[in-house]
Amino acid sequence: MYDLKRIRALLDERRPGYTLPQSFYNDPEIYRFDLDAIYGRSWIMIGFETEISEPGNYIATKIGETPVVVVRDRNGDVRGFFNSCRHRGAQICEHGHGKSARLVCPYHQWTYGLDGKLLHAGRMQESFDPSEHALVPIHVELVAGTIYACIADTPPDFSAFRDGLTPLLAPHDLANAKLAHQSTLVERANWKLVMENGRECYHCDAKHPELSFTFPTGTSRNFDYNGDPKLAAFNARMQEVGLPVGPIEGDWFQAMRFPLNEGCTSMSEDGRACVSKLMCEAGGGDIGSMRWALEPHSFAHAVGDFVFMFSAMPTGPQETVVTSKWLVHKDAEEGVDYKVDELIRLWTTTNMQDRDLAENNQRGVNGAGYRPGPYSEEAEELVRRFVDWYCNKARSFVEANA
Ligand code: 3BY
Ligand code: FES
Ligand code: FE
Repeated sequence: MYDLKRIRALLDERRPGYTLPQSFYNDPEIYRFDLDAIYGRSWIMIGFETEISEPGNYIATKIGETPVVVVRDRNGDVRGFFNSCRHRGAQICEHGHGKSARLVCPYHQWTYGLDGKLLHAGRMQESFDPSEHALVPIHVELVAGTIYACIADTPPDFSAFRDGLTPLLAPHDLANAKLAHQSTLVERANWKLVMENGRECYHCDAKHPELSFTFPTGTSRNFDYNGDPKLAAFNARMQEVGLPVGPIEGDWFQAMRFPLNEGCTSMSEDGRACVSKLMCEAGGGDIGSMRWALEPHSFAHAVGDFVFMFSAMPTGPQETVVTSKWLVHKDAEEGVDYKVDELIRLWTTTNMQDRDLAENNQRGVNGAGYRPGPYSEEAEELVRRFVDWYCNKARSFVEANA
């Protein structure tokens, strides 16, 4: 497992405002710790309600190394379970999207209802009680068409996030959206290097020429534009078209609507919408981007014509899987209203550039020459916020389990 005394000593060694001691980025023991202390106790964005619009639709995925399944039940409610059979523990639903009236374990065919109840278990003895062997539920929350899950017994408070995000995201009408594309990218880097990279745009001008065309790379915390009057003008225009801008912020989340670069209405290579049927008609789709981000693992952007989600899942001490999803209006016809390759090009290019950066960062950090270095207060404010959050969360687990 892991030695909590050692982890406490490493946390004590950490210098605020600086990158973490080396072990946090490459040590198998810290990786195991992170799965329990961080991923096991946080709200994780799973995806979108439209991915499971009908009873029996499910998303089978992992939170860290724990298989979970999120399913639409017969009443139309969304439920979540550990995706592990109550017989001998086999994974029930195959990873990915699926649809089934019942959840049938592929091993000995134990069969569960969409509510998790065990309905059938063949050849079991008289004394066996099916009611004691239902699937184990996990916590699930829905916000304006998005799905979150937490595998902890007692999850972090969700209400401030729900209350804050609902009015910001509602205008994007995710009830009338569809999943246009999903991709996964394996990165040979610790998940914290992937996330630190994803929380700053210090590298964007040099490393993401395509993204930098539309994305305001010079901003700091809350995309505040360092007092640039552009933000006030944008906020006034959003008020006119009836869109709230936030920002909202809590311990583990942030969200706000912010303006894209001059003349850009979407996050695409030319800055123009790539889907002709808009998800949000307000302002003719010229509404900047509504960004929301959850520690430890995700950020998402809703522009007028699509929604993009980025989620990083640790799969090893030095390996992370990044899942990306793109949503468009459900009536947008592929090949007519949009082309998938155009829709996904900018973020796919950006993700691959970021993978190279994270892998390169990992190589340098692994060497004997690595020393924790200082973050820019101006350009890496959200990285500092992420690392501080991580250290606080890690420490609270150490104290609670010491
Ligand atoms: O967190 C974000 O929204 C962005 C996406 C690209 C870089 N990162 C700061
Ligand atoms: Fe699922 Fe045996 S492990 S039926
Ligand atoms: Fe990047």
